[in-house]
Amino acid sequence: MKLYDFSGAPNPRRVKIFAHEKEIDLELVNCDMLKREHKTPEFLKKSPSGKIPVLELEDGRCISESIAICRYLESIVPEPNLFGEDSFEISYIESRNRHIELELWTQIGISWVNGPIVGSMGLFEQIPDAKKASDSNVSAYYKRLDREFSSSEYVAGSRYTVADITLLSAIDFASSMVDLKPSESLKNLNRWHEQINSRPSSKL
Ligand SMILES: N[C@@H](CCC(=O)N[C@@H](CS)C(=O)NCC(=O)O)C(=O)O
Repeated sequence: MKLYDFSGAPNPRRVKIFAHEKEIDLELVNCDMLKREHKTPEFLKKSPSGKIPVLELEDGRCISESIAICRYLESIVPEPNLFGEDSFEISYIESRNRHIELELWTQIGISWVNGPIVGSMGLFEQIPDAKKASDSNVSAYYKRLDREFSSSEYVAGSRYTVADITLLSAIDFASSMVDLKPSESLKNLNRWHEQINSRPSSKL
């Protein structure tokens, strides 16, 4: 199976970490975002939204969206389970993952597109007030996570799941590319990050 990837892109990283945890080998195909290869008519046939990651199966069928790809991988290699075992756990992990995608990733995304790196590409009109608001929302969300990690070892309870992968990729991207590293004073959040970061898959 091929994974369309671009070095440093946080969403393909989620899938690479997930596959590593499952010991699934994926053939990485470089989709050069700087050359806008993700927007070519040929690539849009694989991914109608023009985004990576995309998983291409041996027969040419394609799956986009990180979570959809991870679900496919979980269904072909069920262990270790990363999406939940019973009805409650499956739903709980989903809800935690959605909180992070909808409440944190989106805000990091606004800060990213309105920040200096994307600004220097001249692709979008910059809206400084939007960045100011999203920076502040990210900071508030980090504080919420810090409170949650005072009573929860992982994002969705007492074991490592796909929701930890979603959060790790978000925070690492925010820290390295958007200048939104969690403050050292957030001890519980930093404890969680150190713990997850020590897993071999996190080196990807
Ligand atoms: N919800 C999608 C987000 C994918 C996404 O935004 N990928 C970025 C790279 S990390 C991308 O392709 N951006 C290009 C664009 O938005 O045009 C997922 O989970 O896979």
